[in-house]
Amino acid sequence: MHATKTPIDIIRIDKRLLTTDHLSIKTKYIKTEPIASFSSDKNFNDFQKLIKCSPAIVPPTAVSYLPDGRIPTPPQPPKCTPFDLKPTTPTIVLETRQEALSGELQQYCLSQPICVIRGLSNVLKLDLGLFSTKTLIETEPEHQIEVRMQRQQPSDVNFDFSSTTMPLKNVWKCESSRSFTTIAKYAQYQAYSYHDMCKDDSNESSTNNLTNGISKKNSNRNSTACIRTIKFGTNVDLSDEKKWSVQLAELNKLPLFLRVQSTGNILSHIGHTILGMNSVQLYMKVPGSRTPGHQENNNFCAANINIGPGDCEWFAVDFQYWGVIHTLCEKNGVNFLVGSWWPILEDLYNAHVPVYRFIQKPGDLVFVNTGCVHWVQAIGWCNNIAWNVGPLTYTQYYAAIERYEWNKLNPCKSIVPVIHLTWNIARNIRVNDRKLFDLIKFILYQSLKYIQSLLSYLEETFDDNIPIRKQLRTTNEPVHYCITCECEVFNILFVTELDRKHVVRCLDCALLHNKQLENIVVLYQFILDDLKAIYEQFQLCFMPTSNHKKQIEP
Ligand SMILES: O=C(O)CCC(=O)C(=O)O
Ligand SMILES: [Fe+2]
Ligand SMILES: [Zn+2]
Repeated sequence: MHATKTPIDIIRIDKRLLTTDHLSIKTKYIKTEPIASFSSDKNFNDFQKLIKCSPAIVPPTAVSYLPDGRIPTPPQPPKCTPFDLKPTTPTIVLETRQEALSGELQQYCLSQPICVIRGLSNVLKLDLGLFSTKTLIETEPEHQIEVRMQRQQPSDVNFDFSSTTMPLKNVWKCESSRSFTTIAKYAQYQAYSYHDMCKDDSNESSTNNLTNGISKKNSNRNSTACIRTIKFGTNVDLSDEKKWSVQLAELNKLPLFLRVQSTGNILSHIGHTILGMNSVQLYMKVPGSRTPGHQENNNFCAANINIGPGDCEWFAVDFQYWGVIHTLCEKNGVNFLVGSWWPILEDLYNAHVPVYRFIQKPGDLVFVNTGCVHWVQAIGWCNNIAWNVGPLTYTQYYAAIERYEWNKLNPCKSIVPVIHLTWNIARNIRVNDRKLFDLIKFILYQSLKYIQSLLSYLEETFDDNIPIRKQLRTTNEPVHYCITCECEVFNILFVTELDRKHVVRCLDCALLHNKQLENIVVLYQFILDDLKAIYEQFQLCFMPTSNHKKQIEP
């Protein structure tokens, strides 16, 4: 195992670790749309008129995909102070398979900020042993695993180990360093650590230590003598359907709304793999392994199963308080979106933020609803599997596009390419919810308008001097992001060569790079008339349930 030499300040994005270098990207100016310019009744002719009269000699301003000229801002906390700052975590105990597959379970999960589903693995007869360390080493011993070095400490503190003054101070900022190893090597470490810690704690008679390992000795706040450095094995990619066929097939026993892939899951319409989002990721843990505070990428929901044998402890805060946590992060010198932080519970309670705190036992599935802020620590030795899901609801879609816009302003890469996704949704799905339909149609409208004004600008300004070449998207082709500002570049790509590789930019960054767009090739990936046809054909569906257009005939 190779640990990086100097610890780097780790920030979390897309379940990956990046250094703070990525924060140097400039914020861009985004034009919002007033309420009058969009309604779902707007027909295609209106659209053509609107585009025709727009001037084309200045580059079009990047559009906002939030309707009514709304500017994304962190929400104010609810007006009335919550009466319970330590609410009981919503928990469902399933007893039958029917209960697991019922619509009520989905409705319940979507009505709570976070919930624990207990008994799911039992009633569905899920073989979680397929994700045990033993099976993992038998299946893919050489598979890569990312390792984070952390300090083992009780879950309600986060000491600043960089300080030399005693006693150590409790802080928000988490530091860890990253390296890589293999499943086999981490498994060996997990087993050794189990024996080591059991030996260390052998004077303590707690039977819990067999699977749950934070020792009493270690949780003594005033003593740092026995603070261990531990390794957390994270982000193991289980997306390869050949390597992990048995494991992935097992997860198809889950109810549709929890499946990694299903037509009702927005993330299944992206058309390519986004690691850890529409594919499964595995975490391998020893006691004290920490996943710092975060919301899921673009506020999507998440499903997480503890494989065991030990427990995990979760902390979670409702979506509506993310603004308060955002402010507390800033006060504590950490970036809410991409920083690595472990909230001081007292700070949250003082700010009247209710915190769910609960234990996830082996076999429990935790459902993290849209935008719920959460942080997790292993109590024992265990593995977890996790992925994201996107229910096709207005709340989920709005939260995703709002975070997409917030990311542009901050700036931070949106791991979910929401514009590309929206075009696919319009192609594949029938929507019967008026609010959701309006939102999707608005996004398509803004996208189409931007493409049209961009093309007309290129035509007016550069005439025939800029080649615009057709390069249609291939199946499974990943979405393109601007190399400079990291925003999603949909359809019109500005391509240059950098170190013998082709790199893509958005129009704004391409113009900053070279005002005359010299040595830039412009590619388009979709035929404008095809996009217009999709826009036109996407209509509100009046059927009782939204279903997939391309039903497979029996
Ligand atoms: O198991 C873990 O530590 C990851 C938890 C998490 O953030 C998730 O599943 O969304
Ligand atoms: Fe998470
Ligand atoms: Zn850019």
